[in-house]
Amino acid sequence: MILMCVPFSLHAEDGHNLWLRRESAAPVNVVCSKNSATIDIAKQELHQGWQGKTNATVVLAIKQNKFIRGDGYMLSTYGVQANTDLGILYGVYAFLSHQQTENPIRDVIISNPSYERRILDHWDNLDGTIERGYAGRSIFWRNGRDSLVVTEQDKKLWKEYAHVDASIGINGAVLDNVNASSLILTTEYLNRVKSIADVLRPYGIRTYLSVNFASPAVIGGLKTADPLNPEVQKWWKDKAKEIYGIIPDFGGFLVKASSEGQPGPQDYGRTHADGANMLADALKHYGGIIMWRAFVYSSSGDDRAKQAYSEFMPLDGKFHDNVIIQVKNGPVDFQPREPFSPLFGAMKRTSVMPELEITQEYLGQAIHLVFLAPMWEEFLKSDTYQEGEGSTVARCTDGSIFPQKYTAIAGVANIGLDTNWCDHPFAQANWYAFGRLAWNNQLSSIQIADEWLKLTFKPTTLEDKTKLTVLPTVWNIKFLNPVKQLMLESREAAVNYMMPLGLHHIFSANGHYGPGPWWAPKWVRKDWTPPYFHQADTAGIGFDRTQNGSDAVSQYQEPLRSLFNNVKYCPEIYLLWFHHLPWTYKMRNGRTLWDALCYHYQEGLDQVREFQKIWDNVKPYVDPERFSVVQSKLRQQCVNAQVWKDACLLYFQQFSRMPIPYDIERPAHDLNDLIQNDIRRR
Ligand code: GCV
Repeated sequence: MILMCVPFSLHAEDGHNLWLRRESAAPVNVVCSKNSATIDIAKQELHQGWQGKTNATVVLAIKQNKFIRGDGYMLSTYGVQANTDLGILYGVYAFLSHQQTENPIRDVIISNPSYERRILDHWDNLDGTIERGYAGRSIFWRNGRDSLVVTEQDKKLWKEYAHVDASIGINGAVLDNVNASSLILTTEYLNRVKSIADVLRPYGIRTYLSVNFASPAVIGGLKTADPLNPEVQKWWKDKAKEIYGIIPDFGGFLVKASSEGQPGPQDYGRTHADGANMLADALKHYGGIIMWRAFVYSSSGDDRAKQAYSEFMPLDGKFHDNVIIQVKNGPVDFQPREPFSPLFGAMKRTSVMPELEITQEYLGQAIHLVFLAPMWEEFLKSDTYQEGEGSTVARCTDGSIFPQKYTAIAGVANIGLDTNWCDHPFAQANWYAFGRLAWNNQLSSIQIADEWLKLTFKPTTLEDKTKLTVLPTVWNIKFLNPVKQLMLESREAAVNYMMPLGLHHIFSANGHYGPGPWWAPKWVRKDWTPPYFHQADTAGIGFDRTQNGSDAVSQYQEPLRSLFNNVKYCPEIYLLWFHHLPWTYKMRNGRTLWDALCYHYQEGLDQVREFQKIWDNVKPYVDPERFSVVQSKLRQQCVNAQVWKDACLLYFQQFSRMPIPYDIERPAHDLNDLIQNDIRRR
């Protein structure tokens, strides 16, 4: 008790080592009959991280086993078995993670990857800026005269990056923004790509590139980029030959085409299939794949949420087998909550891969603490009913239901040059969660949060451990449990204070940070403005996507179609996504819709206040650096949550003309001030 009252502080942590903080290792004998760059890394990791019995012997066996798939592995008390060298490396990371999280391997464990390709998409521009990046500049690209010179510092950082990715099973990286510059395909840039690929390769990470569809015209000197033009086809074939000549294991291309102003096959009257297949043919000989994005919508089309489905469904079965259609989790655009995109499970004769956004573009960027695993778990477990009950998005995309030549999942990266890679210490958890779910799409958010917290915050030095083991389970009770709870609630809190009950895309301007339900400048396309999405008027609020409205519900398989269509059965979390309802509409708990909105906004704000308290309380168990960064960000999040609540309630109240319920806190802002001064990230 006396010791507990003595103030102490833990060792400083700059967060650079993420979840791979190493404790002082015990000596271990590693036996492996094979040598390769990847096996060498596996051995080194064991020597540097061993927490088991001193001088134990660990056997790494590369032996075919029919229960192990791809780069999967088998763990037993003193060994790792796999079919491939990479499987051994993944097994070693898992072994060490079991030790660090004090989760002993008592029996044989077999672990196989859910998706064959587990890819990070970096939206990094060649000048070093990052689209929707909040953690500094690119680790791959920079501006200036020496921009293409590869330094030792570059290689060191790329190696660290590869190490981190491999530790959670990520095996691919798209190095440049989907809004792609044609320059990436010039020989100068390809040489830098080669240098990056050489560093990533031993860690099992393949390199991919986003390409600009107009490249044959922009840098190739051709008059067109028409995919049916033989010269264009030859240009891409020659380019593929050049790329594979220097990067033999090059993964393939990611393409954003005929989308948000990017060039594409439609510029020449061709279809997405014409464009994707032409590129697929160029890479086929080398085993490369095309990840063709389905993020398409036009201002002239009706309901934006319907457009990807309308455009891609007629093309089902028309894509070559090395094309995968990359589909964002929801039908609009990475909102705090969306139903799953109806393309999942519907395209039965085409490979489809999910795209998630790890960078928190629409979820408070690197300021708000929002753990995304619960959102991704909700998405992966959503039942599409496409092949009967249990046809979850996970099973529709991982090859369990539909045979796919390739299975894959992508996440838009949240990393940059910041010392701790992600700016917010808790944003690291989202990188970790993506990798873990890509490896095992059945994992629960609870398990992921638990692992990540132990790996990231548990004291590692003897001195710190001594300070904290004053009482044996103190750390678990005082730190792990409350912070885990905070993480698990954080996404719902963000939904509550930003856009509850199915509201979506009510951000101010293009920064996608603060509230702007009013934001609709005359010069901006309607489908880029919040009033398009919330449709609030004196009669009510919400987007009517029922059969009487845009009929987006019909893109879903039964029973979802009827469920979403019928206001009585539509899950309330999606209510205003699918229905335009009067302010006085009675919710299931008897409240009016207006009152329900007010309570949700208040609840979101209250949750963030509670997060602040929880965090303040764990001060003795966190190093001072990370403690104060998180504390200060939570303060900002709380101020922002208050602004979200006041802005949305005061704005919508102009239409509802109903009072804010008595037990809801009064707004602390004036609506006009909020409209004049949109909140911005500091
Ligand atoms: C890379 C949203 C984002 C854009 C992004 C686009 C996409 O619209 O705001 O920054 O562009 O999605 O996914 O292509």
